[in-house]
Amino acid sequence: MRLTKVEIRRVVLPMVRSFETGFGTIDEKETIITKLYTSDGLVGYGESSATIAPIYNHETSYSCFYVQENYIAPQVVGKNFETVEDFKDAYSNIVGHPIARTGMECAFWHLIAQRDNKSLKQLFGGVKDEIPVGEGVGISASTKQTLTDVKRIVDAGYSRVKVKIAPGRDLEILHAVRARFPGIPLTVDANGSYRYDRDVEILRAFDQFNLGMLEQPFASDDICGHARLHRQIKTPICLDESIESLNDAHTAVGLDACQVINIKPGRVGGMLESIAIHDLAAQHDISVWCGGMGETGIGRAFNIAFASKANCRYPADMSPYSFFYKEDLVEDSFVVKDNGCIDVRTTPGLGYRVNDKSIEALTTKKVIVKS
Ligand code: OSB
Ligand code: MG
Repeated sequence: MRLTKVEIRRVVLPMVRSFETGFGTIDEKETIITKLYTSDGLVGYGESSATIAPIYNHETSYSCFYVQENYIAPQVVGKNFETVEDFKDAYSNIVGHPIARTGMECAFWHLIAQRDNKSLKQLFGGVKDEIPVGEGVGISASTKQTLTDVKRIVDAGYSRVKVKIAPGRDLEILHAVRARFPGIPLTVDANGSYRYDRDVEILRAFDQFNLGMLEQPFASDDICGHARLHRQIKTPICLDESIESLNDAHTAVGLDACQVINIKPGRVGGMLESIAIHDLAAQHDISVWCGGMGETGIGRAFNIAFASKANCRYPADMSPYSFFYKEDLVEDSFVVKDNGCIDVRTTPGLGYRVNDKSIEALTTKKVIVKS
């Protein structure tokens, strides 16, 4: 397939609620939508869903746009690629910037899906017809508010509830949630806000709450700290921010740092890397699940297909667009069924109808890179 043009758009999504995490508050959203055009008339869509400020990882929506426009698009436009591996090789000189690379790579997967008349599920080797999903509760000003948020998620039938925690916003909340909802599948996510040297005792106290997992207690570069903690608590440790690549997953396996890995395709630089980490984890009896970064229906299409793989064994983070945003960028957004699951689409291509009108209306900046 010969790429004739790359179109990059910054799309601003009005939010319906803000979301507080251990790394900061998300109350504004810009996502980057990338379109690849071929000489045969195909158009592939991808999404880079970074935060506006560099608070989750080093990337921002601005950096994704910048890196795609100046360093990725010029290296792929005007060239022929038949496989995703070849496509990715063309910009393998770019260091870091996984979220920027993901939007590009996903747009190319979308082209392949159209060319080969296959669904994303088929391309990624998915095996499930539906995937269970959970929803997250942000850190809130009061424990009472947290209980209200948890109740809403339980009532809506989600497969598990994940509560965001941070130092000083933990034991009281967990006691209250467990007292009110003794049996619900419950996990917690610290987004790296604790420190091994300071907080081990508090984290050990989490064992009393029967948590499905404790996600990323320590900083992303502290895989060793997670390995030490793993030996001292019963609650399974899940790594999220620490795993930015297949090599990081090798490190975590080698140090026995976790029992679970949250794979966010954006965080690890795309679907090929996600699949490689999924497979490595399976060989070492580590379960994975698909996280989210507040993608619209475009980015979620790739995540849902990935989440249908066999070793994705826990509910995905896949809140419907309406949890965060006023509108979606696809016309036929997924729904969470009464059983807490989303159907995995098998339609060839993306599986969803892109809403070009919404994209156009919400675009605040656009560039076209041509050969
Ligand atoms: O902490 O998982 C996170 C969004 C952007 C960056 C980091 C995170 C998030 C979310 C979104 O929590 C959850 C979702 O996509 O449903
Ligand atoms: Mg997380």
